[in-house]
Amino acid sequence: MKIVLLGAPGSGKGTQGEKLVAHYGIPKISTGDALRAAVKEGTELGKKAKAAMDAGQLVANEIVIGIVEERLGQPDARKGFILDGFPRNTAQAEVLDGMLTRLGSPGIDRAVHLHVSDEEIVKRLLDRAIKEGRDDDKEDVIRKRIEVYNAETRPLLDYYAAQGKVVTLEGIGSVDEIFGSIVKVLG
Ligand code: B4P
Repeated sequence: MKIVLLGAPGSGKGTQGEKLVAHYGIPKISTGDALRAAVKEGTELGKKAKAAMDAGQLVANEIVIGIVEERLGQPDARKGFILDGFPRNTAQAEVLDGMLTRLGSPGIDRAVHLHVSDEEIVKRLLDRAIKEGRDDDKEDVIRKRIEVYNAETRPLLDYYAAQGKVVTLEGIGSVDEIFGSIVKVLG
């Protein structure tokens, strides 16, 4: 099963992705987690990514594409994967389709879109800022991330709709309720 999780920052992609890993026994590939790990370790890649992340902007395509390509090539990703935070623009989605074709698969199976209002997103991420202290969970940066999502990532709904692969679910409710609705559509 090859799944892409789509949704604004704070829509619950990371949260639901963890539960899907446990349920389906396939790995989750989170470009956000990989980038934060690189920043923490102070690698060259992390240094390049940090300024964009702190400003709420997307990190350069070549950096995130490299991360995903390397990870998708590992043996545990052969039976399926959950992509959390990638693709984030049409260029990344086209590259992903190309990578999967080279690996002998006809693209992803489903793009699951979690729909959450902007106000709820700001509330959740400010709450996370208090609990986890992430550098990009500040109100002005959160608003920028929503703007970038609307401009660059939202068009992916049309991209995957054209392939007949997108399903939109309400992302408000308890984590378990939302998980139940995802599993229902994925089967
Ligand atoms: P990400 O790490 O992907 O961050 P995110 O969009 O904020 O989503 P996340 O998965 O963390 O949050 P979730 O919705 O689970 O990206 C961070 C940055 O990395 C980007 O801004 C960009 O700079 C860079 N980046 C990453 N991928 C990239 C790419 N492909 N291309 C370029 N740049 C890239 O949860 C949010 C909060 O809501 C949590 O606190 C959670 O507890 C809470 N929550 C979840 N479900 C809930 C529910 N049902 N009810 C109430 N609260 C809930």
